[in-house]
Amino acid sequence: MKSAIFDLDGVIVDTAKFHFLAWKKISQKYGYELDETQNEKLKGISRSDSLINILKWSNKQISKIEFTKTLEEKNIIYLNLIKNLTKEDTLPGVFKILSFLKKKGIKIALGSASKNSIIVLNKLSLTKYFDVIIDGNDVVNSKPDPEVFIKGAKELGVSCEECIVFEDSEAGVKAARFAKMNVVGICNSKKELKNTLFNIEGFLSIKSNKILKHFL
Ligand code: B16
Ligand code: MG
Repeated sequence: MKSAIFDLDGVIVDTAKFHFLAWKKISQKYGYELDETQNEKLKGISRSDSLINILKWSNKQISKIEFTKTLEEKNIIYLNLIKNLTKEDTLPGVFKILSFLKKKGIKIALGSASKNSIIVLNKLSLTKYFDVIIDGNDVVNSKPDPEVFIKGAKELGVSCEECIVFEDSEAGVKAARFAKMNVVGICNSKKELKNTLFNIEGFLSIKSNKILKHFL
């Protein structure tokens, strides 16, 4: 029996729009307008790697102290934006697939780059579904490095090959594939994810049994 590892942002909840708004505000401080295409490249990567990219695009250099201060500032803006998040914000079909997998005895882990994952899961009342939670606080290297998923498998007590990852970002798919895990991509048809078992727009667009097939 295989296990499931879910990414958080973009798979369970659309917090990407709040990360984008927060980074937009930070970029404007550097006289830079962050656009949607660049934001795609920030999906799935850590907060500090995101800032490194933004500074590169803005052609800005800042001190180590300002770097740390900016990361904190970004997080304050982000936390303020998600303060009213409730379980109604969970992406369609997520409750259904989590309860379905749980009923079938499939172990479930979270594999997210976010250091706010517990706060978000608690707001969505989803923490109870996860046997293991590995996030940005538990890893040294962020996606596309496979560390978050390898740790997830280890804590679940299964081999990497036994895990199926649900991911929405290119960095996340690469991380999972580096860990020799299969991936179900969450994306829209305009921007297909490569190297996945198959892609779905979301959990409402697929019958739970079609997913189950891959866990047996
Ligand atoms: P935080 P995921 C990732 O979450 C986001 O996709 C990415 O945009 C964000 O920079 C990263 O978490 C770190 O988040 O600032 O909350 O620590 O997709 O890996 O669940
Ligand atoms: Mg994601």
